[in-house]
Amino acid sequence: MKLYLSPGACSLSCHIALHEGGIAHEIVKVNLRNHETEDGRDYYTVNPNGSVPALQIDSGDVITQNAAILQYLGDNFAPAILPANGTLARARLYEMLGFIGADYHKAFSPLYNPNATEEAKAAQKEIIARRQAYLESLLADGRPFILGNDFTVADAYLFTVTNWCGRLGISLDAFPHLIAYMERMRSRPSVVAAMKAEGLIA
Ligand SMILES: N[C@@H](CCC(=O)N[C@@H](CS)C(=O)NCC(=O)O)C(=O)O
Repeated sequence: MKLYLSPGACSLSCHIALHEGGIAHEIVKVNLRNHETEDGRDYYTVNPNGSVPALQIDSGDVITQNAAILQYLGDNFAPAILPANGTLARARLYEMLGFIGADYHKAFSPLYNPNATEEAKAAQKEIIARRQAYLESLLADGRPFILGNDFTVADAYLFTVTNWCGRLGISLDAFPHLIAYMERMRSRPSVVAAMKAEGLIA
């Protein structure tokens, strides 16, 4: 299967999940400025919405949206990183993917808008801090991963989004559990492998 990604973008979450599950794959980099793939194709022919990630499976079908791809990978190839369907744990997973995707990830988007005013960016950073306070409150009970004792696809997504704080100058100092969580995640073999393959670390 083929994962379309942009280095360091939210597509890193699916890339981490592929490595976590030991799933054979290739990656295709997409230039998000002109929506062209590295092999010169118009990316809109792959994903009409133009966003990464997109996963092309062996049948040729293309799946988009982090939450859908992460669950497809877990359900079909890596059951250890996804609670079973129909359980409360699966509902909690879906709840967390919804929070990360709709509330947390999207709170960062205006910070990447070159036309956003400094005032608008400051207001956005307050929203991000509120989301991080919620994550901190979950991690404060000492759980190693965001949903408890086991790594799930939600960790791949949460790490990816929180990792943007460094280059955006957003301090995590108020959230020591979140800092420790990020350090744990950064040393995880699947995270290291995906980040290396994207050229984010040596
Ligand atoms: N809801 C989408 C959001 C995807 C998204 O925002 N992708 C960003 C990168 S983090 C992107 O591709 N932006 C460029 C564009 O949409 O043209 C998902 O979960 O997959």
